[in-house]
Amino acid sequence: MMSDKKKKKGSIRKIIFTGLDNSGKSDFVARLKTQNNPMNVTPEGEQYEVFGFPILIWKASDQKKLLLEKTHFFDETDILFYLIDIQDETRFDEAVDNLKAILKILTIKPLIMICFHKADTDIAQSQKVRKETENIKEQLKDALKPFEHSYTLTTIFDYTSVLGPFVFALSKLLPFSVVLDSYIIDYFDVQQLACILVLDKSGAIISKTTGVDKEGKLDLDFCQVTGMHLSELYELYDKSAMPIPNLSIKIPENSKRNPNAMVLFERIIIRNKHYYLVMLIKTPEQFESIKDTLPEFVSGLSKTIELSL
Ligand SMILES: Nc1nc2c(ncn2[C@@H]2O[C@H](COP(=O)(O)OP(=O)(O)OP(=O)(O)O)[C@@H](O)[C@H]2O)c(=O)[nH]1
Ligand SMILES: [Mg+2]
Repeated sequence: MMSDKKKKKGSIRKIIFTGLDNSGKSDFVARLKTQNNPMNVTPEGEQYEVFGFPILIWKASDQKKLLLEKTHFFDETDILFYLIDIQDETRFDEAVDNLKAILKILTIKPLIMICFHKADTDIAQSQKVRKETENIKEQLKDALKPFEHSYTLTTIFDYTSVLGPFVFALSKLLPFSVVLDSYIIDYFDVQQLACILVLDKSGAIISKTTGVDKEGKLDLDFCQVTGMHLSELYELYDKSAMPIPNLSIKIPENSKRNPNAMVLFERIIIRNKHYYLVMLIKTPEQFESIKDTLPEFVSGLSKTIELSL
């Protein structure tokens, strides 16, 4: 049963990204987005929308000003990301003090996501980073006690490392289907696709996104039946240890419906469970434009599903 904490997308009113200057906030948020929404800069910070959720970036270094002005800046905040530049040890103390100061003035209790950021792949597993993060956690332990919180290592050079904590935080507050659909709809809109469908091994629909008109309904049925057949084929070839052919379909030019369209099919394995992604693309030009972005979309999709298992 859905817990009473879990609500609709619109119930996330504010997600704040904060941390010292140069901690990587702008890059982090930019990495999450697939579309370049117009950025709105207000005295309160930079406003964005990511997967349809409202984001505010705010430099923690401005906190003295904020405290003096006693604004209601944090009111209605549901999730607070705090970035600590793990490569700048000269500012660890400052970063810790800033977070403590913020926690002190909070009258509400948002979910706190602490990101040890710039943990690039070559240093993330190092002894040095492990020691430093343990040390910082120890220093923040008491201040964070009243809050639900989580720590992660993040780097803009690994998409799933930034997407992961974002999806994780959303999943704490929203039903999983809302989070997954939001992620998929964003890509659907940007790439102007006709249909995106995720099926599980039994052919059940995990997520569906398509046009709202009659045409959209036809596209959806078409993708579902096509996806179920392709997934059977795929598993059969796989089981028989035969090389798996490319299972994408090109609809002929002279077809009455969707001439020149393409169906892209991918199998995704997450912790031994099989899922299938079916996408309907109406024109060859659109296929050209999604080719480059598809691998990252698929890796993000895998991460998003994985976090729900
Ligand atoms: N190595 C590394 N550098 C990063 C990463 N993320 C951001 N940076 C770099 O860190 C610097 C600061 O990044 P920004 O995103 O501008 O930081 P910010 O927190 O928005 O800074 P302000 O707007 O001044 O508050 C830039 O030179 C980025 O390229 C990362 O994951 N790894
Ligand atoms: Mg910035």
